Amino acid sequence: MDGNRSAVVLGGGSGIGKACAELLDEQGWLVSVGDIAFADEAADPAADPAADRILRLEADATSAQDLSRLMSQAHQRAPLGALVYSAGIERHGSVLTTDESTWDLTQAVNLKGAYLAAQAAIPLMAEAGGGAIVVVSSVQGMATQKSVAAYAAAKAGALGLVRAMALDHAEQGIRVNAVAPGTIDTPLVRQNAAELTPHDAGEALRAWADMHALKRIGRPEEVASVVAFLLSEGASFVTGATWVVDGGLLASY
Ligand code: BMA
Repeated sequence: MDGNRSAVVLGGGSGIGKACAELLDEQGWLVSVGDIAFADEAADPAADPAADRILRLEADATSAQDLSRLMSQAHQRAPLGALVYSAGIERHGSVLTTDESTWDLTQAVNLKGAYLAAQAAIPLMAEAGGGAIVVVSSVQGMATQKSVAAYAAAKAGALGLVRAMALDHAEQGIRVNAVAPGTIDTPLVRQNAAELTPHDAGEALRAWADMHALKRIGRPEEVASVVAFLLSEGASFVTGATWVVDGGLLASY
């Protein structure tokens, strides 16, 4: 990239989003991150070599107001060229055991926020001559496990949203893609593991690792490298696509 464009990462305080923010910074993007909470080292500027370059703002990915503030601050630093939507939560339950507020929150963070973030970002990107958006979905948008009804629905919705935005904004020079990670070693997955097998969180992690052809769970950096590629000129003919980053999980049934 040309070194003079802003990249915004929603949900960049931890997990996949944090790895994306760090890699995009290394690659020369001027990175601005929005999250409701930041992992420890990010909260301590002294422990963070990128503290003076990466702008970290408290922002709720479901708030149109927070998102437009974040986008315009980023755009003032340098014209907005990239958006990564990596805000996400996962709650467990079937439709019978998912209450309405849990359903709504899950849709809001995983899906509605992507729409709101894109709505705030696209006019600025268009003004800057184009850009690229990546939404972090999940393999659960394509195939799923039991008891994640709200999450699976939201992650599948995100894939539809990506296709729709790719068509609607191609003319403005904006490419829009999704990644569909398998199990990645993030706070979200560790929390799931602790909930599902409280006596031994490692048990759930080992079982998930086993479902992947590569027999391990992925690292956030292994998703970030694909996200960064999709944002780069190397992916100039890729739009409306879903890139699976799952260590071979979906290859098997
Ligand atoms: C992710 C999360 C993880 C899960 C993985 C693979 O989106 O749901 O908890 O391990 O998909 O199913």
